Amino acid sequence: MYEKFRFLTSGESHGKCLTAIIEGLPSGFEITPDFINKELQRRQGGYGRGDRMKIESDTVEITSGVRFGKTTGAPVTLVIYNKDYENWEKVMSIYKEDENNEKSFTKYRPGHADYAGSIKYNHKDLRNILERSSARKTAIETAVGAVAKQILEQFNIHSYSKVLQIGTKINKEEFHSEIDKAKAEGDTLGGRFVVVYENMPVGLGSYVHWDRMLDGRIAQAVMSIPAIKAVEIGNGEHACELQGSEFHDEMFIENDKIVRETNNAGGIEGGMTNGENLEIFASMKPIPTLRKPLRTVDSSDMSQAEAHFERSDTCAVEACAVVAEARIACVLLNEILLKYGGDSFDEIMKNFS
Ligand code: EPS
Repeated sequence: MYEKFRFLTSGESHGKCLTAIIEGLPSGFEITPDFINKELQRRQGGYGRGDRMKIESDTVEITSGVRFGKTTGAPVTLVIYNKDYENWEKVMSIYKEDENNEKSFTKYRPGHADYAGSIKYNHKDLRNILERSSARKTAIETAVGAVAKQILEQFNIHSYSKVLQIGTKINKEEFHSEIDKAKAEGDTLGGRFVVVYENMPVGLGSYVHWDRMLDGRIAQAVMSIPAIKAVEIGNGEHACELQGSEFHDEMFIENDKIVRETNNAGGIEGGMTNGENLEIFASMKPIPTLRKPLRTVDSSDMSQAEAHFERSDTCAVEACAVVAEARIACVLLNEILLKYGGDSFDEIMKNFS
């Protein structure tokens, strides 16, 4: 992979905090906690979230790489403290002497990382897997994406997202009642959303090498969000059903500019942005932690059992769309930095214009 904007995150769902270190940011770009916090708030919202969201009010602390509101060129560190940690301090202790079984569990949740994770890392207590595989980590990923988003806005690139489907329902009026129904039944629901990025410059990505194709990079970034099972670019899912004359977006001249009347390509042709809006669709599976437990196996004695239940969301599709916006922002900023080069705002903006 070809990276200029890199980041690493750490932290457990009920640990002390979530942390990210971002490397590769040029100097002179405006970064504000306010901007990041608004994105964190968006991620916490949406109908169908669980009780954890009543405990947390995610806010970021920037502890390096920014001075007087602007990046210095040094790595930027972000921290989000988990308010719920005070209820888990002993369970999540790093000290041997605090070892207890109070919140350990052994019954795999089908659909979650529990089973494969426990075999891979040789853990008997499945909490060791739950804590890091939890979608809680998308809070810090959203914060990193918000940094990228705020910089993209300085290039006049803006995004939004929309939930298109909850379960089988595509009529927005029915979303809440569908979620209420699932909640009453102790069940969960997935859905489908779209992320749109507007005002894209032409030529981000590349047709030259497989790992620089922008559609591939975006698909990876969105597919790796917990619970995402399908990613579609433009009219991707139906591309196979249409004829060439129906699918491809014809080009016309209007006021000396090339314009299109359709955007089946979703803004990407040949692995590169073509100047049209980027349109990325994704399908999220239902969250695998169910109050009405699924049938499973207890790893302690290999007996038939009912899956572990722990507080969870009924539906988090709206939040997931915000996370996807953030993930895509990281991919796009990386491409901007690769294409327009430079170590400072002035240098990059000169190349950009
Ligand atoms: C989440 C925090 C988690 C879950 C949810 C998302 O907190 P807790 O486990 O304390 O309730 O609410 O994660 C999952 C549903 C999951 O399966 O991992 C968050 O901050 O978004």
